[in-house]
Amino acid sequence: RQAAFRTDLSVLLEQVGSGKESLSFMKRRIRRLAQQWATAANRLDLKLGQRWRDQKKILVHVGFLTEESGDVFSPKVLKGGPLGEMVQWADILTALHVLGHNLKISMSVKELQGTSLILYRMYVWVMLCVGLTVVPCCLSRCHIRVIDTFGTEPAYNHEEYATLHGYRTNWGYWNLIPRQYMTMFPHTPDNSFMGFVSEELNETEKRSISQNKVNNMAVVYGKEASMWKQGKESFMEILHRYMEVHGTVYYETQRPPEVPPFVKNHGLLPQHELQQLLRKAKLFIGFGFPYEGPAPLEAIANGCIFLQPKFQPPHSSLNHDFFRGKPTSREVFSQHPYAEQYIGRPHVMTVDYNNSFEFDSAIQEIMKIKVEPYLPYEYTCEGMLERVHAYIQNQDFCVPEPPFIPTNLSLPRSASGSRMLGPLFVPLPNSTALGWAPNMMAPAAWPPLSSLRLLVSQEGQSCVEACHSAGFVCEPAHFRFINNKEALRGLEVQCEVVDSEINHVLPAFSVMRRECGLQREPLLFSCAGYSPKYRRLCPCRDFRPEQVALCRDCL
Ligand code: U2F
Repeated sequence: RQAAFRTDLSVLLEQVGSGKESLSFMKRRIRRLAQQWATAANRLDLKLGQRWRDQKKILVHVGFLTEESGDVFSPKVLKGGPLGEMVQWADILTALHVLGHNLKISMSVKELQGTSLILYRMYVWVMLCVGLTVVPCCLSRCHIRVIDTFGTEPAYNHEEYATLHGYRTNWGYWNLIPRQYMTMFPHTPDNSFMGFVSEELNETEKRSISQNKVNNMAVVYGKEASMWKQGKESFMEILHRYMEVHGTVYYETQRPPEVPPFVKNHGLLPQHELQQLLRKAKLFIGFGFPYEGPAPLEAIANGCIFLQPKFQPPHSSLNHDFFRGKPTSREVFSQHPYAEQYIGRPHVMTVDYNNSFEFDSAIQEIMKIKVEPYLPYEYTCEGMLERVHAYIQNQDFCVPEPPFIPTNLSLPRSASGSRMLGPLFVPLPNSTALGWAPNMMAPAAWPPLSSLRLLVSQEGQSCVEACHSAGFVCEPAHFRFINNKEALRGLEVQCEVVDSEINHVLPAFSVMRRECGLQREPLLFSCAGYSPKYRRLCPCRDFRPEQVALCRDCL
């Protein structure tokens, strides 16, 4: 069946059910954004033209809200607890509904087990934090998608490897293809970037915002009193010298003692009232926690500048409780790396809060400059629909992806005639250059092979960084095309031995020892991996502006 866009959300709202604060929060959000989703659906419909879209049967198991998981989220919805997860779930459900798929929502393990999946081929989306301890009857793993806020790197996902090499955590090790984990921000390209949406403003709203901005008004990021604890006095004092400080900190009867008396605390606000506050404010200021939430994007979309602390040394699962035990080695260099790297100045300023001079000048600058509201396309309703559409129609983890051995590999020479290795970027303009004889068919792949750019990392550099520094993004789906002797030969790497091993930094080679290694376990193809001894072969690809999940020819 062909899927047809839906703009009426009433069936979805009914399906979400009721009886819990978390569900009410999600429904309020779905209702509030209904018009934006409808407009986005119409635009994407036009953009895709007459393209056939398969209607899929999708079972969404909202694992983190089930009684069986303990549901720690629902009781804290009105008390300053995490809302980011609910924001994302509301948006995922809406996107799937709007795209016209056949949706079933399960809110308990019993319901999940009772669902007869044998009847049809089905996608299942589950939330990682409960762990899917039971794979429902007759469901093959390849249909699963896990919504996983902070991501799972390949080394942590492979059970045996994780156990043997110290990557085993309480999460992950499901032996899924890492792209089956879907994240909140594009953390590691090993996973699929799912995201969520933020409100988009029309021209009238933008105009009225710019007229009503209060230059000396700041809103603090942190709805729970504990986020205000410790060591904030010195920079708070500077901030207060210049600006009127507002907060939205949850409290029961009394003002939380952590919140200084000069702060105008509004208490936890409903989402639409927070938006109103952000429309007036000039500055949205982070205190270092929560990490990587939706609120900074909402602030920037409403014309605020987001000021956040730089982390030096970076926070990671090695040194910070919050990340400890999470299945990732990622180092976080600021409170919101996406805001820093993908948005940046003038909308985002990342400074050292311990340096009063730096902090002081940032505040002064913020009060002077004028910024427009900004929302990256990938966080608009249309951007999210486009991305989810592309995943649903193209990602298929049930068909085997055999290794591909190209023949006649020939790579273009650099200007000097030598086939130098990185940081030199080796352009592979078309599949012929990778070694497919013109009469050989390139295999069907998604992302398509036209997006592949082969690159060699520095020693100690991951493919995430190597691709990034050349203006590309690492594409794990392309590893199978470059994991072969032909690629090494084409790069003129001097190999005395070529081994095939199980190690998440492969394919790679050691210059010193003239050793080359290919990957034997496809589940361990990893963009994130690095080793000081190895230069890695990296499958990079191009990406669309403000839609990093998709390559140019991906739609
Ligand atoms: C993140 O979770 P949080 O819920 O702490 O993320 P926030 O960025 O604070 O915001 C979530 C939503 O809360 C809303 C706001 C955001 O969409 O509009 N909100 C509100 O309705 N009223 C208020 O007064 C203030 C905010 C992250 F998303 C999670 O994945 C992490 O687990 C968590 C910890 O790092 O941080």
